[in-house]
Amino acid sequence: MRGTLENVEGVPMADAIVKNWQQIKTFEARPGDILISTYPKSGTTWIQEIVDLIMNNGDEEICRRAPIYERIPFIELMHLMKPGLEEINAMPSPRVLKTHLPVQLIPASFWEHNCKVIYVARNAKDTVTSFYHFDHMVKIHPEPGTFPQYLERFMNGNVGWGSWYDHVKGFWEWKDKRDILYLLYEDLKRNSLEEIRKVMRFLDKDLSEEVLKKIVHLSSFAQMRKNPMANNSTFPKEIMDQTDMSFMRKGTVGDWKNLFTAEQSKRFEEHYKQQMKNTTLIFPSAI
Ligand code: PPS
Repeated sequence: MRGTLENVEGVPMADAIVKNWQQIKTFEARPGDILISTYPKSGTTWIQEIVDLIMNNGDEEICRRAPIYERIPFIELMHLMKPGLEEINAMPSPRVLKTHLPVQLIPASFWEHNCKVIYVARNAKDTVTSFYHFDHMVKIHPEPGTFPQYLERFMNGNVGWGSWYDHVKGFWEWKDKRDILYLLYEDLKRNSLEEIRKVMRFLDKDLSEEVLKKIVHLSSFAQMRKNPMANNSTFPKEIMDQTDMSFMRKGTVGDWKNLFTAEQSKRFEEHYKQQMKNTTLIFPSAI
């Protein structure tokens, strides 16, 4: 059984999520909550693990206390899986929470309490590549179809959580008006230590160089992939079925080259230029 996409205030989202929209929209953030915010497939799980490790001073054992989706609950899925609203409300502060909502749909209470937001963006071509594979597993989304069909949908913003272009530009525009740390997946990959240091400072933590290096190691793709508490392997099957593919797929920059044809790449780039012409947000060009 596959879900469908419905519109929430103009943004396509899984009907399973739309059903609970009122509860999501009125979610009560608390002062001190930290929100991890991303477009899907942009390095959410990676930054979740990094933030949990920083908050717990690099303590590996504490960070293995529960699967990543329990340590850092996903707001949009709180009615579909544990932790639900009751468990989230029972979590001690400071809570760390996850969302894929675009900036204009973030529950107002996060802004009212000046919560810190960590945003990670990933280049569009790798994001759609990862999302295409992911949507084969995600039961609350429609079947992805062929890659050419999926690419059209992505370019038109007709995928779960809507337009990548609007999402990355939206947070980019808000980043200086709110307490938002804006990171790029590609930077995290190229220079993990420096980017993790940025996150540490943003969270007002002061960890030794040794602990920071340990966090770089523990949050690397190879380590997270074999860590059952970080690799989402126990994620509820009714939502994400990993029988034929695993969540921790490749974790690289430039994997789009294995999927796009030269023609698709050219057409995508032309469309991209149009969509991104009025923003100062620039992704590393050598991808
Ligand atoms: S989700 O479902 O939207 O929350 O997915 P998200 O976690 O944002 O993105 C999943 C992709 O991130 C890759 N990943 C990593 N890359 C590098 N380092 C680490 N540690 C890491 N952990 C997860 C994961 O493999 C997905 O990318 P692809 O390209 O599909 O491999």
